[in-house]
Amino acid sequence: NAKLANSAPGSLPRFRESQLDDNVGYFIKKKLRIWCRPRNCGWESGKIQSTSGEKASVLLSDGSVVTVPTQELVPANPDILEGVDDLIQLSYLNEPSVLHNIQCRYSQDVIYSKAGPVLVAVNPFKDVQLYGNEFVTAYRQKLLDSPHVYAIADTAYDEMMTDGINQSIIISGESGAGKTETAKIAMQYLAALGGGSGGIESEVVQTSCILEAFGNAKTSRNDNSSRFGKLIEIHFNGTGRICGAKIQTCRLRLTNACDYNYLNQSDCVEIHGVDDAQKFSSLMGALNTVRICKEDQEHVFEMIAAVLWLGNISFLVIDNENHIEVVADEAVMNAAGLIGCDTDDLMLALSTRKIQAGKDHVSKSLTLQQAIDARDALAKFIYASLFDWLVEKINLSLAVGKQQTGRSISILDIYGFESFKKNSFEQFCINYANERLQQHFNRHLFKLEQEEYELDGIDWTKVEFEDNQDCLDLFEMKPIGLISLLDEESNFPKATDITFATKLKQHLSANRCLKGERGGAFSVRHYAGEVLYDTGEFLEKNRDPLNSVTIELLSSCTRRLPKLFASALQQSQKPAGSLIQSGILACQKHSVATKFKRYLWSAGITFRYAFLIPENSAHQDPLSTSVAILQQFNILPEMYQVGYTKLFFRPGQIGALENVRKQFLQGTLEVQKCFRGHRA
Ligand code: AOV
Ligand code: MG
Repeated sequence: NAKLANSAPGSLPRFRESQLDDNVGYFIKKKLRIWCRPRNCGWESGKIQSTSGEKASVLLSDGSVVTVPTQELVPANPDILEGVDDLIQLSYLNEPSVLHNIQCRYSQDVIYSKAGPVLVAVNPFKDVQLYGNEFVTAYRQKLLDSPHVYAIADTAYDEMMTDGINQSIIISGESGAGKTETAKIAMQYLAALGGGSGGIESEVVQTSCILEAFGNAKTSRNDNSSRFGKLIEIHFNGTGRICGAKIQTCRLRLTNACDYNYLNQSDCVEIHGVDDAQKFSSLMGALNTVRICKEDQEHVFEMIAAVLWLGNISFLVIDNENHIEVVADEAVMNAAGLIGCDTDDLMLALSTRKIQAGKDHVSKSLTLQQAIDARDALAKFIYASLFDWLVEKINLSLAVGKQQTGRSISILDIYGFESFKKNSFEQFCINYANERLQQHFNRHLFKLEQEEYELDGIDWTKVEFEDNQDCLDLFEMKPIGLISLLDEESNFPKATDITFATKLKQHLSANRCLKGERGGAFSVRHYAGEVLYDTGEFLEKNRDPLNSVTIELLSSCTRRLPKLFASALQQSQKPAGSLIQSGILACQKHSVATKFKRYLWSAGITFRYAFLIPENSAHQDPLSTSVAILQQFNILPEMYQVGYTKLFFRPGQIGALENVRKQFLQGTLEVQKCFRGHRA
C-alpha cells in the first residue's frame, strides 16, 4: 500500500537507466546482480549466467532461470549501498534500484529518504515513532540528520533567517500519499521553532482541523481526502518568531451535493477508528482558537443544516413536459427557516427561472432535471461560500498583530492525483492541477537546473525526464484544447456529453496524450498514468447553474451568512468564462506564487566562506579565491566542479561547509567573550 508522497510511482523521473550494454560479460564474470522484468510485471533481481545473441539467461533469487532480452537488463547496486539515505548515493540510478532502496528502508519503518534536494516520504499507514518534541529538538540542534520533514522545515527556516529569502515547501503525490499529513508535520515543526508568547503558532496548527472538517471528504482512496488545495504562508519576525499567517485556498467549488443530504447514499457514514464526537470537540476548540465567536459558530452549523435539508427537497412532476413543483414538506420548510426566507419564495426559486422576453422578464417553470440542478447548485454554493468565509475568518485571526517582515515559509498542499473506476469532471480538474504542479517540479528540478549547467559549461550526465508539456497543451491550448472545447460546448444550448466527447475525438486525437474511447469517454495519458474519463455531467458541472432567481432569494434572506454570500458573489469580478476557468486560474496563481528553489546551487555560494582563507588569497581573482576556499576546507576535487561563473557542489558539501562555518563563528564568539572578560 505504500505510496510516495513526493513522487507518485508513475511519476518517477526517467533516470538514465545505465543500461548494461557492453558490460554483460563483466557482470557475468564478477557475478554481479542485475534487475529484470521476466514476466513483464514486477522487477526481480538475479545474476546473468550466460548470453546467446540478444538473449540472456538469468538465475533469479528464487532459484528459477529465465530468458530475457539483454537490452532489458538493468544493473543492480552492490549490497554495501543497500538502504542508503540519499538515492543520489546509488551507483546505478534506475527505477528498480530506486524502488528497492525505498522499500528496503520502509520495511524497517524508515519512511523518509532523500533524492538530492527532494524528500521522498512513503505513507506508513500507522503511527511511526518519528515525531514529537524530542525529535524536534534533535533536528533543531542538528543531532539527527537522517531524512525527515523536520529536516526540510529546518533548512527552510535557517535559509529564511540567514539569507532573508522566503521559502516554499511543495508537497506532491497521488491521493492518499500523505501530503496533508506531511504539511501538518512541517507546520508543527515550524510552530515549535517559531513559538512565542502570543500563541499564534497553535492557531496556525489548529487551522488544519477546521479546514479539514469542512473541506475534506471520504473517497475510496483516502478516508480524509482534501477536496481543496491550500497554500499556507507562515510569517516570522526578525527574531524568528511566528507573527502571522495567511491561507489561500483553491477549491473546485464542486463538492458533490450528493455527499450531503445523501450522506447515506455512499453507504459509508462511519470510518473505522475515527471518533466523531472527539473530532467534533477538537473542531469546536479550534474554532474558539481562531476567534470565531459563539454566534458565528452557530451560523456555521445552521448553514450545514440548511445544505443537508436542501438535499432532501423533492419535486413532483405535474405535466407531460416534465415540469415540476416543489413538495411542501419539512425539508423545504427547514431549509427556508435556516437560511431565513419564506418557504414559498424558496419553492419558487427552485421551480422557476427568469427568461428575457423582449424587454421584459418572464418566469418559466423548470423541468425535473433543471430543478434538481438548481437545488444542488444552491446547496453547493452555500457550502463553498461557507468554506471561503471560514478561510477569511481564519486569515483575519492569523493576521492579528502581523508585521510585514518579508520573512515567510509557505507550504503547498493540493488534492493529489486521482484515478478511480469512474472518473468525472472533479478528477479532470484535480489531475490537471497535479499536471501543472508536476511541470513546476520538472522545470525546477531538471530543466532549469540542467540549462544552468549547460550555460556554466559543467560536464555532467544529462538526466532524462519525461516532460509533460504535451499533456498540459492538451488541456490548455487555445482555441482547441480540452478546456476551451469544454467551455465552448458548455455554452452551446444543444450540446450533450456525447457531442462533447465526439468533438474531443475529432479535434484532439493528434495529441499523443489523448485517446478517444467508446461512447462518451476519453482517456488522458497523465504523468502519473492513464485515466479514463466519463464525460457524463461534464457540461453541467462546468456551467454555473446558479440562476438569478436563487441569487435574488439569497440576497433577500434575513440570515446574515446567506446575504453575505450573495453579495460576495455579486461583487466578485470573476474572470470571463466558466467555473472551471476561475478554478484553474486560482490554481495557476498558487503554483506560480510558489517558487521552488534548489538551495544547494544558489548563486552567491562563493564568498560566504571567504573570511576563513589567508588574507593574501582574498585579493585574487574570484576563481582562485574559490579554489583556495575549497582547499582550506579540504573539499576533494571530485566533490565539486568549477563552472564559468559558479561552483557546483555534490550534495552534502554545502552542509559540511556550513558546519565548519558555524564552528568557526562559534569559536570566534568564544574568543571575543574571553577577550572581553580579560579586559574587564
Ligand atoms: P493526501 O493528502 O496525500 O491525499 P493524507 O495526508 O490525507 O493524504 O494521508 C492519508 C492517510 O494516510 C492519513 O489520514 C493517515 O491515516 C495516513 N498517513 C499519512 N501520512 C502519515 C504519517 N506520516 N504517519 C502516519 N499516518 C500517515 V488527497 O488529500 O486524497 O490527495 O486529496
Ligand atoms: Mg490531502
